[in-house]
Amino acid sequence: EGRPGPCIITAAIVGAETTREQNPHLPITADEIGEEAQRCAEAGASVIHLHVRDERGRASQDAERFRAAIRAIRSRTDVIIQASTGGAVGMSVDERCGALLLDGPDRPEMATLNVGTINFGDDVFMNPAKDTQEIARRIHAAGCVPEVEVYDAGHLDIAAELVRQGLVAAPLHVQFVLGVRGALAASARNLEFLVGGLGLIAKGSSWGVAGVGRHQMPLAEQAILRGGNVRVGLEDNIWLEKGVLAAGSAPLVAKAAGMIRARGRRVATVEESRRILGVRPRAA
Ligand code: KMH
Ligand code: ZN
Repeated sequence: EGRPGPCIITAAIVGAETTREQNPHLPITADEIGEEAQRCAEAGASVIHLHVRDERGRASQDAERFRAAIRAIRSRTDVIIQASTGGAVGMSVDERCGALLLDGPDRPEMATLNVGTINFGDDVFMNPAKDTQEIARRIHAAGCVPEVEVYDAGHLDIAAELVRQGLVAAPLHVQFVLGVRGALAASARNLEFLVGGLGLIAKGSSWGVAGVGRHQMPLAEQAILRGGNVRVGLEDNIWLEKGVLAAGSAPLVAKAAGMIRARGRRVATVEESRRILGVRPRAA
């Protein structure tokens, strides 16, 4: 066991569902995304979980939009970029994998891998096995490190099968996304169960928690106490506290960083996060 190591903060700064109407600080253009990523990095984030939007602010997974956003981020900060392959509900596999077409200096270091179908509010977020397997192959072929997104208890069992099939390498990097309406609730008890299960699947795996809505900070605190990592940002939660809109994702990162320090842990640097996540340093 020993003392928990540094805590990685991932900032989910765009997402596919949050709108400007809900929070006017949502970044949409490449420059807005780059500036927001920089503010988050300065507040302690070392991973940016990235979605992009079209010119009207609608969810997009277009490779060229990812390229522009990634360039805008990398011209300002050296954070790890984790592209979404989840996209928005209803997108095809090809559409979802836009960011995996980028290579050379524009390639994202990481990509998400969604392994199970869930109810997603009033929608259904489809992740049938053949799609997940195909996306896992594309992530590997693109040279990206996968982060397995777990929204429900059975998703860990699917992840274990992907490891057995050789489609994802152990140790895993897992994000427990808890509190989606229609999937597993954001409770300390559920988190404890999942963390225990992950230990049985692949020793030495790293994990983080993204609590949805008002569960973001309470679940982050649980993760900090249990030696895990945290994800915050406008993708999952638009409130800094009850009744107070967050002025972007950076104030949420700053709040998480304060909680990490208050609990006697350190905020992971980008270099430490690269080591923990198995992400190679980028060539200069
Ligand atoms: N927008 C959600 C339906 C991911 O980024 O990999 C899926 C999502 C997951 O955001
Ligand atoms: Zn996402």
